[in-house]
Amino acid sequence: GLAAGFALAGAARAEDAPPAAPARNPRYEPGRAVTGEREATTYNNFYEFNTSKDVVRQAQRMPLRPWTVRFDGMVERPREMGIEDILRAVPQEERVYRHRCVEAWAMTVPWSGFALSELVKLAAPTAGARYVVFETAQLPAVMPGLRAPFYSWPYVEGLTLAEANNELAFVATGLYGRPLLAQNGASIRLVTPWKYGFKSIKSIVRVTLTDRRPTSFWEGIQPQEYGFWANVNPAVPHPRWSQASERLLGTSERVPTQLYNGYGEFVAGLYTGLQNERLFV
Ligand code: MTE
Ligand code: W
Repeated sequence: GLAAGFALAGAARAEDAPPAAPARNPRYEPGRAVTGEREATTYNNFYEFNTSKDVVRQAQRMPLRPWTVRFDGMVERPREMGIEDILRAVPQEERVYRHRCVEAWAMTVPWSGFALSELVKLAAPTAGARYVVFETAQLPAVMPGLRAPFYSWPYVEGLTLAEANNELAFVATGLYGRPLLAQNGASIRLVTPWKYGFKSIKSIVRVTLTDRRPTSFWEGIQPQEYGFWANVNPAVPHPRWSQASERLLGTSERVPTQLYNGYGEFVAGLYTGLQNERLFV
């Protein structure tokens, strides 16, 4: 009845709570040592806070709850969902993925979360939708980087619907078996391990379905250097540096970079017929 409904709404039941550390999916063995948790949670890129690597302290001021994601654009029904409701609606798992920043450093970390295809299902795209666009929170009171006029905030990223529904595309709400930290993109971020790290947009508050390819944040700033596709390729240098090798975070080791960051068996098929696109910028 109504009274019971009110009581339940007030008190979160333990069986409704998402698992703190979901089981690891062994399908995505990274073949590399996992990066130290300290390195992965202190060496961060998050320009809304700071353009130096010292974003950790400032990011702690970002409120992580409540956290709401808006679904809009070409969807059955525009709506907002709280992070708890999203987590209750999807099967969670842990995946250890390699991450390759365009600046030629790399890490290997255990994300917890769920397949991006699950988030697409929650958005419920209509027939003509072709792209998924993500937007980061804009919180000027706690994000001093937003005052830098050179950048066109908010941070925006996008994928084709086919990329978003690829099994590798992941949404992270946790890291190292714990809830995601602010500096790593809490409360919810994208993880696309075959693409340069800037595609893995942090602290998402909006998911828009559209039939038009979006201009992503870095593409809008410097299109010669950063494109829409941004697939990892050691043979295609950045205009200002080589992409042939990468430095493993927390070590002095350099290793060869792999095509699609080593995930070609999962994603190469997405790009057949697209050879005229700048797939690796
Ligand atoms: N998302 C937002 N909103 N702002 C950013 O500055 N940096 C990107 C990406 N997502 C960034 C972002 C870049 S360049 C990388 S390499 C990764 O986040 C870094 O993620 P990490 O700090 O968890 O390692
Ligand atoms: W990066």
